[in-house]
Amino acid sequence: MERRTWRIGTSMACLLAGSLLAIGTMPGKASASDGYDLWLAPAHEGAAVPDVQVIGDSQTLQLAATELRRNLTGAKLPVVLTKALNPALARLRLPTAELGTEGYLVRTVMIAGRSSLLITGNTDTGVLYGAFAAIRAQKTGADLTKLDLISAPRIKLRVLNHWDNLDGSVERGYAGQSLWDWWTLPDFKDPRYTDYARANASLGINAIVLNNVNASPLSLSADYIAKTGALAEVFRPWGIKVYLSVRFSAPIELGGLKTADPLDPEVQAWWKAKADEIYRTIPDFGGFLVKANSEGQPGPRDYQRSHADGANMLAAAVAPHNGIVMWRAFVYAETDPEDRAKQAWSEFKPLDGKFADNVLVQVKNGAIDFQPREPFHPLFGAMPKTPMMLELQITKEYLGFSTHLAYLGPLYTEVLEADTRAKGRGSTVAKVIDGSLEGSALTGIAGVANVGRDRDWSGSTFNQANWYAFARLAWDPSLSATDIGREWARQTFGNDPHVVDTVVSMMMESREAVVDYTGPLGLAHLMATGHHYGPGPWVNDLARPEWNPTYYHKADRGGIGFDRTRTGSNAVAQYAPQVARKLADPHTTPESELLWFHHLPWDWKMKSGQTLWHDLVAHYDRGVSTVARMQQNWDSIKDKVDAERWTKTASYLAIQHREARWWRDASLAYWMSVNGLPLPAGSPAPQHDLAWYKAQSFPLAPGQ
Ligand code: GCV
Repeated sequence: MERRTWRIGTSMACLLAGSLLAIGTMPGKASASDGYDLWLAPAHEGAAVPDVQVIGDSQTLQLAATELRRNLTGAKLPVVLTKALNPALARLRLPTAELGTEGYLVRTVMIAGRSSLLITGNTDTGVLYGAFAAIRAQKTGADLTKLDLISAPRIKLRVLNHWDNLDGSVERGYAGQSLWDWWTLPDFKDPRYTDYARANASLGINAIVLNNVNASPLSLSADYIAKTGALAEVFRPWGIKVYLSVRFSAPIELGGLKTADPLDPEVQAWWKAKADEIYRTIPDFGGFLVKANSEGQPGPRDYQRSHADGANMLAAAVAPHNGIVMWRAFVYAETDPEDRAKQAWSEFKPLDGKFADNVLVQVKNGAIDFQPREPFHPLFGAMPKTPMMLELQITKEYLGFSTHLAYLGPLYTEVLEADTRAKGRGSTVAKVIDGSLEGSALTGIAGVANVGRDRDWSGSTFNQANWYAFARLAWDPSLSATDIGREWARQTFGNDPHVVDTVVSMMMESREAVVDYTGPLGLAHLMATGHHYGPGPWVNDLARPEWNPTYYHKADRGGIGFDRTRTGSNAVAQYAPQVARKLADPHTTPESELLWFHHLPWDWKMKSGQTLWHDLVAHYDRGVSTVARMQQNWDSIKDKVDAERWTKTASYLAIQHREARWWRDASLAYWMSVNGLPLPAGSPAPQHDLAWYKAQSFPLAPGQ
C-alpha cells in the first residue's frame, strides 16, 4: 500500500490556525476541536493514506478521491472509484439499476486480480456519495474489508432553505451572520463555501436555496444573478444545485410593471425573460421557492388569483430549463377569522390537481409554525394529485435558539412516521413525501438551515447534529433518530462507548425536555413577541389575533386548550376520518397533543390518575429536571471530551437549565393567575411573581 503524508487543500489551509493545528494528543480524549470540521474531522496526520485509484476524469471523482485519502485510515486494500458503466465492472453483475442517479455501491471485489474496495454509482455524484458513505462507515466502526453498502436516496430533492438576507443577517439564525458574503461575490469565493458544500455533499444534500423566503427583489437583479452564479460554480462538483426564493411582486419592484398579476401576459413574459437570464448564467439552476400571501408577503391572492395560478406562472417560466417551483403552503391571513391551523388546508386542498407538473407544494410539519411539538399537518395525504414537500426547521427558533440542547431527530421522525391514514394504515407522512403513496415522480424535503459564520457553523456542537439528522433522514426517512444520533456522536466525539452512550442519551431526551418546559400536553405558541425568545403566555395585545399566545391556549378559570373538535373550530375534520375520530375525543387523543385539540377543565382526569393541572405541573418539573440530568451526564464525560467543546457545551447547558426554570416558573405563575389553583405538594414556587416575568424585555435577542 502506498504511504503518503496527507496534504491539505487550499480551502482547508486557511483553517490551520483553528482545528487542524489543534489536534490533541491526550490518550482517550477526543482531539481538541473548535467544531469547524463537523462530523468530518480528518484522519490524524501521519496516518497511512490509502491507495485510491480513480477511473474517470471528472472533478467530482477527484473530490471523492481526495476525501478518501484525507479520511480513511488503515485501509488494507486499494480503493477504486469509478462509474458503474465502466466495462471492467460488467462481469461483476452489480445491481446498478437499484442505484438510480444518485445511489452508490461500496463493496470489496476483485479488480485486475487484486482485492479492492470498489466505490461506484451510475453518476459521479453517486460515486462521491459512496466515498462519503465508506468514510462514515469506517468512522463509526465498520471494517473496510467487509463493507457491502448499497443505498439510493428515497427523496429526490434534499434541500436546505437559507433564510439569509442580502444585508448579511439571517432570519431566525443563531449562528452568526450569513455565510454568503454578497458584497465580495462573485469575485471572491470564500473557501468556506467549498467547505460548506463538502459538508452537505457528505450527507447527500443536493439543493440549496440561498436567500430568505421573505425575499428581496434585488436577488433577481443582474448583479445578484452573477453572485448566485459564483456560488453555483462552487457547489456544482459537489452535486448541489442552487435555487432562489423570489418575491412575487418583483415584476413591479424590479421590472417597473404596474402589476404582478400572474394572468397578465406582460408579467408572464417578465418572469420568462428573468428565468432565461438566470439560466444563461447558471445552466443547472434549480428553480424558485416562494412564500406568497403569508405574513405580509405579496402573492396571487392580491389579484384574486389562486396559489395555483401564481405557482404555474413561475413554473412555466422555468419549465423549458427543467427548473421547478417550490410553493409554500404556510399561509394565514389576518382577514381570515378561521382557526389559523385550518387555513392552509382550506386554501390548498381545493387546488389539488391544479398545479403544473414541475410544482411542489412545500408544507411545514405542523399546521401552525415549527413548534416544539405539533400534530402532523392535515395537508399531508390530503392532496393526492400534488407532489408535496415536507419543510422542517433545523434552526431552533422555538427550541432555545443556539444555546439549548435539543436534538431534533425525534421531532423529525415523529412527523415522518405519523400515519395520515389517507390510503389506509401505513400512509405515513414519509410515504407521502417520498412519492410512494401516490406514485409522484417529483419528491422533496426541505430544512431551514441553522448555519452561519460561527466557527462551528451552527452555534453549538450539538446543533450540528440537527443539520446532520435532517440530511440523513432526507436521504432515508426510515432511519431511526437514535441510530442517527449514535452515528453522529461517533464521528463527532469518537468511538468510546461510554462517551457515545452518554451523548446519545442526552440527545434522545433533549427535545422532550424542551416540550416539557415550554409547552407540554399540546400547548404551543406561548413565546414572547417578535424575537420568540422566552415565555409570554400572557401576551394578548398584538394586532393580529393569531399572533397572541392567548389565542392558542385559551386558558380561563374553567380550563385550558384550543377546542378543535366539532364544538370548536372543527380542525380535526381536516384529517382522514380514522384520524379525525381519534382526535375528536379527548380520551383517544394522545396526551402529548391533548390541549392542541381540546379545551379541558383543570381537573380533567389524566391517564396518570392525576388532574390535568397536576400533570401539567409535573411536565414542567420534568423538563427542568431533565436538563439537570443532561448537565450531570455531560459532567461525567468531562475527561473524555476536548476542553473547548466540553466547556462551551457545559456553559450552554447552564444557560438552558436557568432558562428551563424561567419558562416553567413564568408559565406556572401565569396559569396560577388564571386558574387560582395551588401548586401540588413538593413542586417549588416560581422564583418571582408574574409581574417580574412580564417585565422582562430582550430587544437585542438575535435572529429577528
Ligand atoms: C421567514 C415564522 C417565523 C418567520 C418566518 C416564517 C416563515 O413565522 O417566525 O420568521 O419567516 O415563519 O416560515 O415564513
